[in-house]
Amino acid sequence: MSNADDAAKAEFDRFDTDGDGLLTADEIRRANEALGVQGASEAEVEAFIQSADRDGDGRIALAEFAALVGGGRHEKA
Ligand SMILES: [Ca+2]
Ligand SMILES: [Ca+2]
Repeated sequence: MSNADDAAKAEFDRFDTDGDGLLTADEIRRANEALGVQGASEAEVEAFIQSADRDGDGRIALAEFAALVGGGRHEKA
């Protein structure tokens, strides 16, 4: 319930365009474009996912995203 968690959740919801609670490579690529990061490469998107994806399902859940952007060790069930 920290401010960091709230910020991460708000960011996550913006990225999660289909609202399924998981960020896919496609959603991350579109989010980058929305943020003005033009032409994020496939490799960059994949690197982002790999750095955040702790359970290895190839998608970013909120807890994984929060841990990444929060810069700390948030472990949420
Ligand atoms: Ca999604
Ligand atoms: Ca994951």
